[in-house]
Amino acid sequence: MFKKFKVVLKSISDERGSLIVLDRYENLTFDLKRAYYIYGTQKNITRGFHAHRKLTQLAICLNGSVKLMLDDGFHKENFLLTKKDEALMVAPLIWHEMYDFSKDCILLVLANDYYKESDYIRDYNKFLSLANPQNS
Ligand code: T46
Repeated sequence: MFKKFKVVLKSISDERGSLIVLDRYENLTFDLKRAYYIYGTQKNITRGFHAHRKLTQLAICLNGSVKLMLDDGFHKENFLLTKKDEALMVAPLIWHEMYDFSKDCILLVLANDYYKESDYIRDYNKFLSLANPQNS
């Protein structure tokens, strides 16, 4: 269902190591306005628990591993991010939770807009009513 949200990034490797490029023309489908990263997450912590109204984001696990649960109000799917050349798109109106962070996890998130608390939907029932207006 959410398979299309997974993006494989091209790794340019040679005897020195590897390099991955993210740019607007190749693999970034949006204009980048903000980047942030999450690290040092404590054991058994789950983050997220929200959807965004308009924001589109791309998550890449730069180190360690983390699981992401995506929920469009109809289906839920869990993804394990462990590879530097794998990214997960978190589209608008997708409820998401991040969990099972390894101790060394560094989760990079690229976003197409600045931080706006008004873009967050933090109430799950509110999210369901927006994701599926027929339910409300
Ligand atoms: C998301 C997932 C994947 C800022 O001041 N500016 C920012 O750009 C961000 C992202 C956060 N903050 C502040 C807001 C909170 O006081 O940092 C604090 C932690 O943010 P939050 O509790 O929203 O963190 P997560 O891990 O639950 O969610 C974050 C992003 O906020 C969110 O957009 O999609 O990562």
